Amino acid sequence: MAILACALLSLCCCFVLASASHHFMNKGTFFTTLNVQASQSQPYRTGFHFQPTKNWMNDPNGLMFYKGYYHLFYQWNPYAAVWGNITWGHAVSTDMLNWRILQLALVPDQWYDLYGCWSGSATIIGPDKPVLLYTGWSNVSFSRDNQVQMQAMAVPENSSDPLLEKWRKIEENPILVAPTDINSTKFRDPTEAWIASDGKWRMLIGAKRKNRGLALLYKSSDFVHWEQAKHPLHSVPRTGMWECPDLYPILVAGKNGIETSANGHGVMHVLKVSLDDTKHDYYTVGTYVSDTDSFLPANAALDAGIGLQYDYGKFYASKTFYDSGKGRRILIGWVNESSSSENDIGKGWSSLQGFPRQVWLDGDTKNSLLQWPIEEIESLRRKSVSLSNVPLKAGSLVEVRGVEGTQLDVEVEFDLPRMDLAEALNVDASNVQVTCSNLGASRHGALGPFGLLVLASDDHVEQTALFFYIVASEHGWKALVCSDQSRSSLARDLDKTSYGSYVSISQRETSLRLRVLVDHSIVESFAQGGKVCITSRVYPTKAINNKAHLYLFNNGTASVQVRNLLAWEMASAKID
Ligand code: DQQ
Repeated sequence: MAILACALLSLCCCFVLASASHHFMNKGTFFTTLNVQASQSQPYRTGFHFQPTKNWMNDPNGLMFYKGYYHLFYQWNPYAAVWGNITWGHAVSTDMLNWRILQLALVPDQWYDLYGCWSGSATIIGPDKPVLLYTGWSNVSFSRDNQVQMQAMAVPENSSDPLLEKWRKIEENPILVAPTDINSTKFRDPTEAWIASDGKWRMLIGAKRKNRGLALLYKSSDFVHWEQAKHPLHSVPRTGMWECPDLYPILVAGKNGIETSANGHGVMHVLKVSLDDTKHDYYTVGTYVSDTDSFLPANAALDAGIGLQYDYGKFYASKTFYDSGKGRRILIGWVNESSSSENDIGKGWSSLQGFPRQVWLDGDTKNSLLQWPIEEIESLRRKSVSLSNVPLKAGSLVEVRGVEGTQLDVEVEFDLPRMDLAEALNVDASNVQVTCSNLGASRHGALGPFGLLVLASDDHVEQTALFFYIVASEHGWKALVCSDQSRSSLARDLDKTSYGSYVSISQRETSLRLRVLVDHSIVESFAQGGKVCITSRVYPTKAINNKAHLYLFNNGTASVQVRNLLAWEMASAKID
């Protein structure tokens, strides 16, 4: 019935397009060189990343751990491999590796969500009481605007079912419409709610006023009736629309996570915002004072939307949740394609969810995070190879033999080379991506580039390079961390932008570390224990299946030494 309703809706609503563009668009001539049709093999589908069996997916929604199951909801188009007709897909897992896809949780079937059930969150408001808050997108014109975003709520039909298969929208919906000073097309993506010091619920909604990004704050005693707080919890000028905000507590010491309402001594807070204008997820660490409903970043220069990114590649609209089973906080983000919509239609699907990461506060800085793939991934490790003390002279290219293929987990550690040889280069923190593009993996600098080539064809014409490049700047040594996709595929109709960031190298550091997860068309890099993360999408045409190779390289003029390398071939997880 729900599917039928959705099909009818899609017929009349397929012409409706949202303001946000969700895809890399071709500029100029279109070269169909990927040549992947749905009927042909699928070299770019992944082995251990979550993806539905077909069609378009975007943001992760409503993440939670409930009665022994991890729940992942996601924005999904049941009819096409492009954005539109948005429903909430639903999958469950006991390990966040193997997923079982259930029936759709929310479909557009009410006047207030006629055009789509947009992003939102889950809150477990009491024992056996999970609820979903989401944004309904409709054209019902009871306000001054034609198209409006409203907030709505759904509850499980049967909360003793650990799979939470069926959801019911409550009669009081919509529970919130945009305040009069906010454009009603800029009012979306409710967060998980938390309890403040007055015992009342709080939640945030993303918005913008002029070009200022806002996290509007709402309060409620019963979770159904919400009242707007006097001030937004936080806002930053010139950051544009804030989509999918996320606010959560983090312990000052240690790796454990804490429940979303926790606050007090030894606790700081992270505010994350997804910038609609640039499609990057920015976070800031600070203090949330619930008595005054205020949030103060620890370092104003690293405020939300202008400082740190979770990931310097492709990673957006992410969300965290507290995993009460293992006492940790987990982050999952949407990883879009870097191919054209035409190619996605050809292959019949679009987008992945990034591999789940555990997040905790970086004890070195106290104002940034560390992110690391969840430990469950280790159960997929199979054949391995281990190397130590491998010298890499200038110009070296060394194949790592013993592991091959397109599903790998690689950890490599380089001894710090002679730092007095580092070139002087002042790194513009806001523009490392450009520096990485200009440097490229094939440049010959002094201390770098050196690192890994993954998904490389045997003639090296296809390769994705993950590398370090050490420079001396005014404020000490820095290692640029770059992901160079410029040679990742012979196909031309792709976004091959290089990505990058940097880590500062302190006096007590003796090595540079890089972990890379490779899974057919996604490469996720974690530098220096998770201080910098970069996700990229690549579409090799030759380095596919068992024809992909792994190399160590050093294109710098000074020697470097691999202290250790460990690499595993990875088994596939099960998604059904
Ligand atoms: N995607 C959803 C919106 C959200 C955006 C629509 C972020 O709710 O703002 O699919 O990618």
